[in-house]
Amino acid sequence: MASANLNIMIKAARKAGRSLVKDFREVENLQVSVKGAGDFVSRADHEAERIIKEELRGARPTYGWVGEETGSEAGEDPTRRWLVDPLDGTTNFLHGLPHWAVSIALEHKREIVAAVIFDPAKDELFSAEKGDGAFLNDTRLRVSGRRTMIESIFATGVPFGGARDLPATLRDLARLMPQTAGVRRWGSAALDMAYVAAGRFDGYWERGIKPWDIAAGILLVKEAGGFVEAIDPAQSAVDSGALIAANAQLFDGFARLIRET
Ligand code: LIP
Repeated sequence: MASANLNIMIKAARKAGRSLVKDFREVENLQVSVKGAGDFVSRADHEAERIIKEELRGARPTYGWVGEETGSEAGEDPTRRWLVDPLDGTTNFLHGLPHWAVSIALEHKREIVAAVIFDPAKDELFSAEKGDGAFLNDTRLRVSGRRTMIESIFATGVPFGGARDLPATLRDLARLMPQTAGVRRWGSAALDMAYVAAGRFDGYWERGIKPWDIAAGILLVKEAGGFVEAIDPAQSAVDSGALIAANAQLFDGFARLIRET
């Protein structure tokens, strides 16, 4: 039975998703335009965040806010804040690739307690509440049961545009690729984490990631029986900007390998 907060989050994600699907159809037409879809996608991203913010802050006006497009705002309630990426997988969206999501997380006393990741293009809504399990639509999720790296596939984000984490990520790939069934770079951290929770990916890691990209995914993976830690275990997974997620059998070996960098 979803809580009132989770129902509010689902309503906001679905409303923003409807707006994004309409804009996504327009983006597909813009691919051939000289100006391209850049400014249009930025407007779509901001409109989605406006919709989510209106819904969430209308229902819970005292909660704090952290949004990718509008930044941070403290709330009267210092213990609760929303962490929102209105369009995770922006570059996919811009190029007309149907792999992007709305990601909403609720944090209470520095712990993620409710999560929604909605993929409107595939009509897949991933949700979780602390202690109540993780779900894809109405189906309960469990992480994969694979026990060896060589049969497992891992997702990640490969830095682009001169991002500083490229050397470390290339070292990760050089160590990981020979020992696995493969690596996937699908361009949405939120969906990468949701797919670990669903057992589609056996693990995920990424460096240089933002709290709003992965906050909801952290709870989904944990509630599906997986493990999530910052690459630097002294840091919090949400704020570290670099994290590892995997099923219980693979986590220690996978973490050891990534932490060798
Ligand atoms: C994206 C992440 C992805 C990462 C990209 C980008 P955005 O988030 O989901 O995993 O590799 O660099 O940060 O920018 O689409 O919200």
